[in-house]
Amino acid sequence: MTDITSRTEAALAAIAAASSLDALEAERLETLGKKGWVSLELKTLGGMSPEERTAAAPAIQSARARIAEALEAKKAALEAAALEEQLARETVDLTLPAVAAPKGSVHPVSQVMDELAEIFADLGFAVATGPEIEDDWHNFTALNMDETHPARAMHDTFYFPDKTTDGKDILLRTHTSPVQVRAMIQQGAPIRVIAPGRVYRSDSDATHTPMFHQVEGMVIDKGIHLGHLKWTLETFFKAFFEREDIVLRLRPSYFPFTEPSVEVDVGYSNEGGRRVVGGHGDAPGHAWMELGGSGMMNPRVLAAGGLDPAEWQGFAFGLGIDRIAMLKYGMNDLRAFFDGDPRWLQHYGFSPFDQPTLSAGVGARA
Ligand code: FA5
Repeated sequence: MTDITSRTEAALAAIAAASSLDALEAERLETLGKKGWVSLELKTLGGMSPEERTAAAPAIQSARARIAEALEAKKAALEAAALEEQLARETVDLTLPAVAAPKGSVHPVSQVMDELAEIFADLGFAVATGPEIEDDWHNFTALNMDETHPARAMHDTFYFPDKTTDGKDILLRTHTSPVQVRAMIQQGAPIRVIAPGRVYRSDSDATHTPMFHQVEGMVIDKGIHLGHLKWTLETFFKAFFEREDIVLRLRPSYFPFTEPSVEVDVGYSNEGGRRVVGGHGDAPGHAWMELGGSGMMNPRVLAAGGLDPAEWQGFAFGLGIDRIAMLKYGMNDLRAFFDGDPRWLQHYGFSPFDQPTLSAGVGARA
């Protein structure tokens, strides 16, 4: 009995004095481990008579409980101290440069938007903007598509369940053309603007995605005719693709907001699986690719924008930015544009220092 009491006191003193988790573990093995003296004492209970056991058990059980409790408390204290010590020792210097992190890059769509703005600024165009969440009047009605117009169905529109306070449907704009109307109302005429931005349609395959980008262009002045439109697009594409052999085909088409309307195709050839712009689309080994729609502004649209169609004429165009980016920089699947895969961005992205300027070349890569 006294033996157990004194050995217990000695063990508790050793636990209290343990200065490391290793020393504490050694003490645990010495006492409660399989071959520790407390465990061995507990085993002897099995061979005792019931009377002996009743007499001996409480001292051993109490020794085991006191030692176990002391071990646990000391372990918690030593662990807390070790953590404190580690926190005091380790520091993170947030001002150090992130050497190993991959570098960010400018998405080709952003780069192409900057290129567009640069080229059109040189031709005297300002940049206009409008909301991506549009109302039905700006997106359709003011563009000569009233509620029953069949062209509305072609746009695969995403509608919101709500309506504006004056009862108009709310939708994600299906093209950048509503900016024509907003710009006319805000700025009047004469006017020369481009409006690059996101548009949305419920549509998806290798050359169509539910969100894509268009750039709208609009010129309103006196005596504007289709020749001005053709020259503007040709001049733009020559500067954008940085080649003189750009051949455009204006194909008669229909848009409710332009009259006459023409679709704009560009000639290209296939070189090593890559589409290369240039040459006549009907020449051997060449084909045409549609880049956008355009035409002379319908008098009804000028009137919806608050202008007198007897006084003003205009042309407008809408080009798919993603399509012209694919053609210029050689990607073949539009869906990869919006996957956010860092490897794709590393490959096709641009350095932030690679600012497009007409003097240095709008397509220059660093
Ligand atoms: C329009 O959106 C008209 N607003 C263009 C216009 C403007 C005509 C001004 C006349 C005057 P369209 O639906 O054809 O037209 O789209 C124009 C271009 O956007 C297409 O030629 C194509 O390059 C691109 N485009 C259309 N749908 C998608 C899509 N789902 N994904 C990627 N690009 C698309």
